[in-house]
Amino acid sequence: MTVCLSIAPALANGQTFDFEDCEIGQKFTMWNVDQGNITDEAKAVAEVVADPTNPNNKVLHITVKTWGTFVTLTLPPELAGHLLTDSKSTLSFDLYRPNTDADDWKQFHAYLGNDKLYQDESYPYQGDKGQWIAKQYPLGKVTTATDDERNLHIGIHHNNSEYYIDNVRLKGQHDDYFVASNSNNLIDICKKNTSSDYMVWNTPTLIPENETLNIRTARYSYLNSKMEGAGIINLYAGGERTYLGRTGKTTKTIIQTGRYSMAP
Ligand SMILES: [Ca+2]
Repeated sequence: MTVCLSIAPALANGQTFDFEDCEIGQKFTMWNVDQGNITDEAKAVAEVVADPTNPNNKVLHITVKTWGTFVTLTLPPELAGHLLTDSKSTLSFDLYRPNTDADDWKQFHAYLGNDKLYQDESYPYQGDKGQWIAKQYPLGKVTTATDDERNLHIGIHHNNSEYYIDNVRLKGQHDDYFVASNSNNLIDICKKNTSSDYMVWNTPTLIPENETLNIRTARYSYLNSKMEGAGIINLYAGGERTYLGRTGKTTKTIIQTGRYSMAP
């Protein structure tokens, strides 16, 4: 089974399954909570097809005739097991229900292996048919899945359903952050610049507990990103002026030169 995982651009919204690297007609594994993988296509099938609204886009077409049957997407190793919900808290995707789809009231489920991460309460309205709808669900924490579990099972729990999905994304609170770690512990904007050419660091930055981040600023710099986490920042101020928390020149927070260590 080909994964067809394409990675969204750096610092975008994390990993995305957009099916663009798949061949039209490629099948994805269908999985049942009681029976495991389903090979009988009369019960369930998932196939890459052209978007019913845009022939230039590839999407996954899913038909299920058996309760508790979902498509399997294979996660990359960095999201295996508990790593999935350590870093990602939300699952989103685009859903299209054809006008012929039966019954509007259905449940959405998500599993990692056998570990259920989400289930709709009751049987909510799944949205208007004949158009793409953006869906988003919070993920519960991984509890029973093993550390090497990479089978993400998602879909609509129903015994007669037809739908299409695209742009399946796993999003985390810190996807857009610079995250400090042992191997990623330096922000270096050091430069011998002038007051008409300030260096700026404004990427949201997370310094987890027990991590240390070194920041080297320029002769003239603005350091105005959101900083989070219980780790340590060593700030090496570069020269004339480093402004913290502001982009304007009216702030009074100026570090002339020298080495600063700040511990929360
Ligand atoms: Ca697509």
